[in-house]
Amino acid sequence: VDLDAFITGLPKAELHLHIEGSLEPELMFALAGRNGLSLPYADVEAVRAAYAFSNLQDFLDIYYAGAAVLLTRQDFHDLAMAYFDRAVADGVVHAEIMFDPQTHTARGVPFAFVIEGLLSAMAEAQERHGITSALIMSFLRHLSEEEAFATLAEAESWLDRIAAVGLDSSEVGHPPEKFARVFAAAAAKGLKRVAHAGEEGPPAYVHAALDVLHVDRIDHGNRALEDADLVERLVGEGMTLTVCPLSNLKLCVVDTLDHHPIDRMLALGLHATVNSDDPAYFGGYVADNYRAIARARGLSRADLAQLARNSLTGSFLPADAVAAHL
Ligand code: ES4
Ligand code: ZN
Repeated sequence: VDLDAFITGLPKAELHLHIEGSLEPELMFALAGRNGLSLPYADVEAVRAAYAFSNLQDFLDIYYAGAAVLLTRQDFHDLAMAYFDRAVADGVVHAEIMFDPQTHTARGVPFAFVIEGLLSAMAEAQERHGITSALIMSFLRHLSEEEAFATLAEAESWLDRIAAVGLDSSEVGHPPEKFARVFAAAAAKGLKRVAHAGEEGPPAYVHAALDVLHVDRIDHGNRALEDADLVERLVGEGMTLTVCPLSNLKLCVVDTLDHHPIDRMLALGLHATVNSDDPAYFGGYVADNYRAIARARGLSRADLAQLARNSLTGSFLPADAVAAHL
């Protein structure tokens, strides 16, 4: 069996996926047309040509503009169905998908449209493909903690269908401490917690995500490698890192995949996983990320199987469901 088939055939969970980041240019145009909106691009090729980023903020500006075509329940449903169809083809058996309600409620889209569209796609994907999924509601860290509290309040009647809260958007200048109280409130409501940390931000932000936000997983975590004590702590706690190789390349977190630290992370005993982050913007879905990193770093099949196992054991699935996939 060739490497492509081996990678696709590994049962895997995707743990770091922004559903708005799975909006392909073709669907962006279709939704713009359906909703009577015009895009600042002539065609699909012009959209793809605009996807050249020098850092996280460059990307975020374009990503938030793209999300403006999402207006109705059906739009969110179609967005998520397209992702699930693609993920299933890559051997994803379980997906924990992040959504950014504030990106939509700030434009006047009701919170209910967003979550109801996503939940209906999750149910349909499970029925059609057997893929299970969970929702992670992410707060935008460039907004205030008060606005995050307002979002948590809007989510009140859906809390039984939300697995965790997350923290994304512009990292530097918006440390975890800013969201300490809203994460504590989410924990008190029974939600798990994840946070982007150490993507562009320093190791201190990873420490703070652990100490102040009490996270169950770290999204990215690359810069933790700069701090040996932090690495020791992450290994000791068995903390899962949701690493995103093609994202790291496109956002210049690494200069080339040849210098990506994924194999160093595994060698250190870190519970690293491979994920696609924003696949429509970064040039590949989860199996593309496995393939790219395998080629660039010469990963063995045992390494790839370890990464896939880490994704299942690092998921929020109950232990019996994890065991059934291993
Ligand atoms: C994101 Cl790669 C990344 N980092 C932070 N926030 C994000 N939102 C969507 N993708
Ligand atoms: Zn992300």
